[in-house]
Amino acid sequence: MFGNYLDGNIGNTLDGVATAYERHIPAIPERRDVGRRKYRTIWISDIHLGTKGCNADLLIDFLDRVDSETMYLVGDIIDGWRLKKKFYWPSAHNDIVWRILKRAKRGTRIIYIPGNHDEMFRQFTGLNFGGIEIRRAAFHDTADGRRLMVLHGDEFDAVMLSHRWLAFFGDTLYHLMMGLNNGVNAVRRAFDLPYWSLSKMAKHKVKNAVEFIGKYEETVARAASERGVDGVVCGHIHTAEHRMFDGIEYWNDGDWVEGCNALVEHFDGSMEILNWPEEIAKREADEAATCVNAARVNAPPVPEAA
Ligand SMILES: [Mn+2]
Repeated sequence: MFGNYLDGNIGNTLDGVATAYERHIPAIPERRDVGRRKYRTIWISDIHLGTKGCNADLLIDFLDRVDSETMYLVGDIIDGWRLKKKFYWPSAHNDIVWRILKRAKRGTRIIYIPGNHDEMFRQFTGLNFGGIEIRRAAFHDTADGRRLMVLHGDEFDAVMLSHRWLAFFGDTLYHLMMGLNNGVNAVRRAFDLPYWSLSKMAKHKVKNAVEFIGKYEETVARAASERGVDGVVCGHIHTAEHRMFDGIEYWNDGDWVEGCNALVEHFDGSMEILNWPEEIAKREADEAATCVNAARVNAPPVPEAA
């Protein structure tokens, strides 16, 4: 009798666990009314969940409108450095985790390569959580037969390697700057102005930053060439870019703190960097145009002058 009681209850509880995720509705419900653009591969990185800098709403909009056979999460998905200082986890950040797990469940192959901010997950390299494979790095073969090395990229950051304290100090400065960035954008939103990136502008203005980025890109490309691959995909420096170094492709998928970019591979193997704020602006302009046209079509005929 006792055994049955336990079996029944544990059985129910386990069933409950198995379906709680399925029954859960995220705070920002998934959009099912819009078509999803389908790609062969999507790379995103530097989401920094757990920080105020993360543009969760833009990323949710992105995830609800695209789909792919394979998705690479190229590091700094969750910001352990920040969370250690102050716990911050709004429901929108949970909604992103929910959406990623949901994709894995729907059959997208998801490969997660932890970065330096989520290095606590590197110890789980080789394991699989909810259909998400954790790797230290990966090789990706494109539809047209190119072989790309995929890694976060902090491995080649001179500051991260030899001056770890400076990396942490820089992180604090960056965090302050991103706080300012969010303030500026809240004001811009209030005035109906599009998203604008403070540090993107600052980076282009400061000579040292430009030099650092250039040197970093070259170092990563050289490392890829030494490994005999056709190119490399990385993140880490929050600067989406496509460059060629002596025939080696360098791709950076950007971030979801400033630029809000993703890297995608089409079914023919060609690749493209998406700028999501620009995509949203384009979509809204198209929708507005459609509305104007619909209004024209549906407008009552103008009465002829008597
Ligand atoms: Mn990083």
